[in-house]
Amino acid sequence: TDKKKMSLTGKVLLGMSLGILAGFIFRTLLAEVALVQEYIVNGLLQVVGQIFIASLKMLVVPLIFVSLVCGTSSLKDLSTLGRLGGKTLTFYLVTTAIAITLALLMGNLFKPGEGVDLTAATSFAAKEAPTLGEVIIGMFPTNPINSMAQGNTLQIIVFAVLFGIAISLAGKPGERIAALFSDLNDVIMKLVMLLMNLAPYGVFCLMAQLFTGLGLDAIFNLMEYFLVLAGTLLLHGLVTYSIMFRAFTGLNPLIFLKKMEDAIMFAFSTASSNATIPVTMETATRRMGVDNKIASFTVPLGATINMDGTAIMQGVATAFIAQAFNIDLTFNDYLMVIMTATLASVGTAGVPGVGLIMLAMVLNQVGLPVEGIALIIGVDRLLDMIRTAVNITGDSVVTCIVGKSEGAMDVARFNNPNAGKREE
Ligand code: DAS
Repeated sequence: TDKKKMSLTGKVLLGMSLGILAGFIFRTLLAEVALVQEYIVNGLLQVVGQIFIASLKMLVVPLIFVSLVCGTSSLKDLSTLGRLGGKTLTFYLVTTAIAITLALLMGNLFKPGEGVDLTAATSFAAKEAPTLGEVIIGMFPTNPINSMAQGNTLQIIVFAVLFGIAISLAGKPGERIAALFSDLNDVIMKLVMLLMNLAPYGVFCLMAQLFTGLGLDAIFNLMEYFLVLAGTLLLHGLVTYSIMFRAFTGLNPLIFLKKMEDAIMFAFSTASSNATIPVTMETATRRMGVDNKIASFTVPLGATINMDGTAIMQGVATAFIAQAFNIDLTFNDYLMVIMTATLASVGTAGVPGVGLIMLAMVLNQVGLPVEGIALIIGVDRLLDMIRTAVNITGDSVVTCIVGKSEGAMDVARFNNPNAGKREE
């Protein structure tokens, strides 16, 4: 019988599991064989892992620009764009507010911060995150090439949407450019799939490197915080999204979650929503059947402004730090936390560790000691990976909801379990 080729998903899952196993093996070898740290962990694993992440990031700017120009230029009238933008922003802000409210409830229900040892609460250098006004002004590029060079996602989105609108209004020249961008988009999506073949090896190295150096004692010390946060992330990711997906699309949320497997594994491995954009986009269009004119807008925008997982971390961490320092937050304080965290997620890109920068902003807003962040830094890496997976799942749920509501989702393709599956 012809051996069924293992799908890319299977290979990535295998790479992830073997990577974690290798990490624990290297961890024990570290003590005996000094060379392991030097040549394996800092050498091979670091190099291959970073090449894998770089290969994904390399595609982000061209993919966002080309697919968004392609998508916007195919919108027949501008009112569609307004409606699309309105729906997308509403769903993104509402899901983030639900996420952080859920997190604050869980944080106050389980009180993970009570009786925590404060000696580790040293100073934490909090970088200032931009205010909402700065974010809105900052969205308009003064030099689009510079925006692309810097990977400023919001500015690229604004320029691509305006450029796409101009194409749709430019008659014959516009049609020629639109055709060019459509071909470019196909080629770039082919490049995405090509580079995804690197994933099993890249994920193996990222996991092995992480688990070689992961401070497990930090997790044991903060087990309550870790479990409450991880539990809330799973609750939101599996329950809230399934209810929303079912309610607004009428489709089967289990099929959705199954088809999200690749994007979730990439987000978990890279801890970067931005680096995962190529996979989230490819999943939304090829596996979920959402039209590119929707996904090209909602996915990059979501990776930048929609971070439900991060908002959940901020909710639980705020409750944890308030409890650890025995500070009672008033109801008004909690409303400030919800508002600040929801707006903070708009202003920061989806890259590893950005959640902690936003957390400092939230703590400042309600007068909680920022040095409390030093208590939770030790376990943040693994939690960052989980919440990044929740972030991109939230982006994909809204992408499907908006796509379905605009009649721009191929339901037959969505219901076909093998649609868009990559066979080696
Ligand atoms: N790693 C961020 C992301 O890419 C999330 C975070 O830091 O909380 O979405």
